[in-house]
Amino acid sequence: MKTALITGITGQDGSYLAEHLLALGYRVVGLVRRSATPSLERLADVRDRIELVPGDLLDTGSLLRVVQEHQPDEVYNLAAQSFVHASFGEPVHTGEVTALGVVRLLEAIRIARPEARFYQASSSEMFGKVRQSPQSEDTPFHPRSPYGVAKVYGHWATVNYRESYGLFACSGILFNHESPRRGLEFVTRKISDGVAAIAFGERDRLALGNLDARRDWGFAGDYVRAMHLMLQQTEPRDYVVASGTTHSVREFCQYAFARVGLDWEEYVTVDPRFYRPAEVELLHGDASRARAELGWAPEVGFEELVQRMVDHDVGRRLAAGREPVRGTVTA
Ligand code: G4F
Repeated sequence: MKTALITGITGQDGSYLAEHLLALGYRVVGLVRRSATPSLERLADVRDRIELVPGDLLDTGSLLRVVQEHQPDEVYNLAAQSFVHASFGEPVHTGEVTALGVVRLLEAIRIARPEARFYQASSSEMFGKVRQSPQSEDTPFHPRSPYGVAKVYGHWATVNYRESYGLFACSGILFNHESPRRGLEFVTRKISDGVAAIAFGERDRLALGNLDARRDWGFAGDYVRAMHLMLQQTEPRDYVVASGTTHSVREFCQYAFARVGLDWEEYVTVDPRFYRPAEVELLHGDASRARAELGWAPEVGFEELVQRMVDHDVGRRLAAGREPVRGTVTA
């Protein structure tokens, strides 16, 4: 039985990855910050089949202890300060966790378990002000946020530990991936939950920022399969993981409101508070390498993704006994 250590296990990707690895017969160990009151909601279905251990990407000693004690075969670094907008307000903290945290973990592996295979959650946010479209593994980076800058550092640290110490270290450059488990601060879930709140009469408006931004949105459950596949190859490499399609925030709104029979233009307002000091206008990924070498392909398309998210947020309210007051939701 292989052992996988997952940082960020309480998040969207961590919970999907834990489920995927358990189904493949892995022993799953998850790192959880001791100082935080961990929200284990996303792990409800697997809580009794995983081990949660205390540790923190800010604390090298705790990482070293966990790696030493559990001797993982695979380490997935999914933990980060991952909200781009917040990174402008907390650039130093973002750098400590999202950039230097990668090196602390790599050091722990290099010292205590150099044969472990390492996955780094890199991000399409590294492409930022894109130099070419679509973006592939060969596209130069131009990050546009403290978060993006920190992810570039983590990416190159991963490459560097592979080249310097021969670690089996891979960087997955994942484009936006969403699901009903997405945090409410990210635009897709903010929209799906906002649509449901409007349909149930909890509010009348949804305030958003830049509606013209375009993203390559896929389903998180599909993307964690690619993470695992990267660590099963004979040679470590970096891979772009993306759907290959791009849509605007405005289009996401159109599809989401249409799911409950509402016209988005009647409810969405633009609030400059949600603008960013520097914006990433367009992301569009080319996942040809992942498709060819990993045999990976996404199963859930854009429209189905939007529908699943809206249906989830509508379903939560129906399950709580609430009555819809607008649109075509039927109780
Ligand atoms: O959903 P977002 O906050 O995601 P963003 O910034 O693209 O970052 C996500 O994807 C990255 C991969 O490329 C990850 F690395 C990162 O950790 C995170 O998961 O914003 C998407 C777009 C942006 O252009 C933003 O300006 O939506 C625009 N937007 C418009 N109104 C909004 C809003 N974003 C948020 N969060 N809230 C709004 O009201």
